[in-house]
Amino acid sequence: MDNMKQTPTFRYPETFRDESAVDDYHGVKVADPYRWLEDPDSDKTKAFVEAQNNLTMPFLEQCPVRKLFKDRMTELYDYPKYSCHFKKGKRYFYFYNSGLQNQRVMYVQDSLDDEPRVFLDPNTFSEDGTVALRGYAFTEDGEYFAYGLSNSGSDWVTIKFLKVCNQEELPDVLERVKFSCMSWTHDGVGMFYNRYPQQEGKSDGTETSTNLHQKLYYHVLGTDQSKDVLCAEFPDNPKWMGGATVSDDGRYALLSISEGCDPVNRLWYCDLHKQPNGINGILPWEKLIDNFDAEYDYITNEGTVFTFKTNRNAPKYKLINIDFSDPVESRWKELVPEHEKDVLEWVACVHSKFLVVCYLHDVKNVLQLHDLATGRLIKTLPLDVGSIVGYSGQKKDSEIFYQFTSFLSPGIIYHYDLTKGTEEPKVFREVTVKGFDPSDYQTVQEFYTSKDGTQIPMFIIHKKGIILDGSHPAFLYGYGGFNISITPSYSVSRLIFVRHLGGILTIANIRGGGEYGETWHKAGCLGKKQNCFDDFQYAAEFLIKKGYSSSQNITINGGSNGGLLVAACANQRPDLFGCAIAQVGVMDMLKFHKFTIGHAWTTDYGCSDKKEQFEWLYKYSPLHNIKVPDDGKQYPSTLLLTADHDDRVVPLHSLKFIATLQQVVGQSPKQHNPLFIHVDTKAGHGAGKPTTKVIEEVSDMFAFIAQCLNLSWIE
Ligand code: X98
Repeated sequence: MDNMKQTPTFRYPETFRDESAVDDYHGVKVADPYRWLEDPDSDKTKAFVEAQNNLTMPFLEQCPVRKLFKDRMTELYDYPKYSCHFKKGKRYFYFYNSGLQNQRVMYVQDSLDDEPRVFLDPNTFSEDGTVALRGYAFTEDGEYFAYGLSNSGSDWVTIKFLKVCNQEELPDVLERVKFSCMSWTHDGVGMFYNRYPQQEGKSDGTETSTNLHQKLYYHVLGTDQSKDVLCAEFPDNPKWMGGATVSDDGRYALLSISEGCDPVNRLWYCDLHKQPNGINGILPWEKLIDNFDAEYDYITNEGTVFTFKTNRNAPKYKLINIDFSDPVESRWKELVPEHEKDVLEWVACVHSKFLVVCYLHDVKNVLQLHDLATGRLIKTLPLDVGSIVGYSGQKKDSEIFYQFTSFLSPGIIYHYDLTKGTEEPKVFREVTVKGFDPSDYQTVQEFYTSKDGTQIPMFIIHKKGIILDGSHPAFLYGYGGFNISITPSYSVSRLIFVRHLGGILTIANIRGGGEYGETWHKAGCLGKKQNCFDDFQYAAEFLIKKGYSSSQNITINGGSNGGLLVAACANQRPDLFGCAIAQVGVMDMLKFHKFTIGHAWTTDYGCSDKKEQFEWLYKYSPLHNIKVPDDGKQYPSTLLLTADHDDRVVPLHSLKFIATLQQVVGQSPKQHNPLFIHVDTKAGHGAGKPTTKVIEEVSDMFAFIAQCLNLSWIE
């Protein structure tokens, strides 16, 4: 059926265009008529947001599928969600959400068989669940607990402290914290953390001001924040961010400095035992690695011999040992060499002598146990096709917990006692979702050929026994950036789409991600960013060619860098998709670096300040490539989602994009599909979003899809 004739053309709010707002990039004049939307506090911006929400919300609320979806989501999402147990000092801790609680609760147990007690319940911090836990750290003895709280989804964090034995709240409060390490010295005296200098105006996550000059501090427990010790700063390099980790043996502080999102860092260290006066000023850092050529991720150390995970001459990563007493590169030793195909994702040292090593093999995790002394493989732990999404086990522990998930399995937590050499890991907890039978569905991984011949993996999940006649609605998700791999995960809302809307769920592991290591990442960066968009468009073409779906039935979805992906693809191939949902997307590629932490993304995107890079960006920047499609075509039904406290990707990106889209495309008589935005309040980029808001958001998304693609609910 032709759904284009089903919906009326919409009347969009009239939005003022400032024709005088023009920027000059290397001699090219670029109009920026909605620049005024960059001020989140102006009455005009507030009125724009209100007018947009007043158009979008009634549309969504009258979708018949919305209530059905929300009720089913509320029913199916109401299953218990556990994290791995982890040991701190003499106690065990874990997170648990009974089902629909806004925030998961932290529990404590004296032993694994003991009754759990509530340790920290973020649900008590606000009525509406908008205060969330963001980071925590225990002292080495497990007797003190530092925890970060963030409000309304903002990246800003307030750090507070508890005495663990009685959960007594201590008076210490640390403010102006963002993108921070939290690492205690082993004497329990204090903790390293990062903070930003005071800034003009508000810092509640609704501001857009740039985050520069982050510094490293040491807070001594029981003292006022004003007395905190400045341990590292980089006045000549305002973008540098240095996070400290105290080594497993407590002897060293390791400072990992990054200047953007690339997997590269400087690695400086300080021998804390050689500080006669303790930590009382800028530490005398030894500069082990003083360039940004590669990544060095501390794993553990035995005396002066340090184990790092690195991509130095190893785009799929390897383990090396560096002896700090003889650190020249020619003396570094390879402990676990780079795998020819699989990416070494993370490594943890446990039971003093083992390394738990997690690989990514064709977008599925593989978990192994290696010998710390030699690097030798001891065993591969049995694992289904899916992802490891949780791990616990410290060097001093003799047991590990790990959590497995996949598209059809909400989670299995395994417990492995390493003192019992002959034993296998045991299922510690397995969760099932009532009313949803995984055996009715199947997951396949296909490899399709992209524009330049590259093979791209894609997961496809659907009901068993469907006929591939092109009639099914498909939900195509992608990210494609920042070395981030999209591995199998359990999503109730997407499974409801499959179960009740007859949908096919597809995840394309496009370039720019980390699925095949740094080479795969770099193949979707800078001047090669178009590869990400080509890969995504070829995923849609593949779904059509194989009879999974048809262009008018395909919804593309992504968030953040994936929001950019969705918008760029809608601009480039409006005819290829029926619906496009871009969440918290980066839309103004000429200006992203000016707001909050945007400057850190120039590693993937480049920066319009440089002429060559401006040319790359101007070619695909969603905001600058909106035009009325050629003959007979129209834009897919489009829904942008953003939120007032998103200080990661500030909402102005989505506001300027929708204003332009409605003005340029929305007024065309052939544009019947809606072009909407919803701006949420007391919400941010996504982390810590309360369950009530998660349910509202997915209900909006899938109601929009159902309405625009004319899908009926299947009981
Ligand atoms: C970020 O922007 C991550 C931001 N960020 C952090 C932390 N450290 C950073 C150090 C350097 C640069 C960025 C950093 O969050 C951090 C450290 C300790 C604890 C918590 C945080 N990211 C990109 C993003 O959000 C990709 C994913 C991470 N984007 C939005 C990219 C484009 C759209």
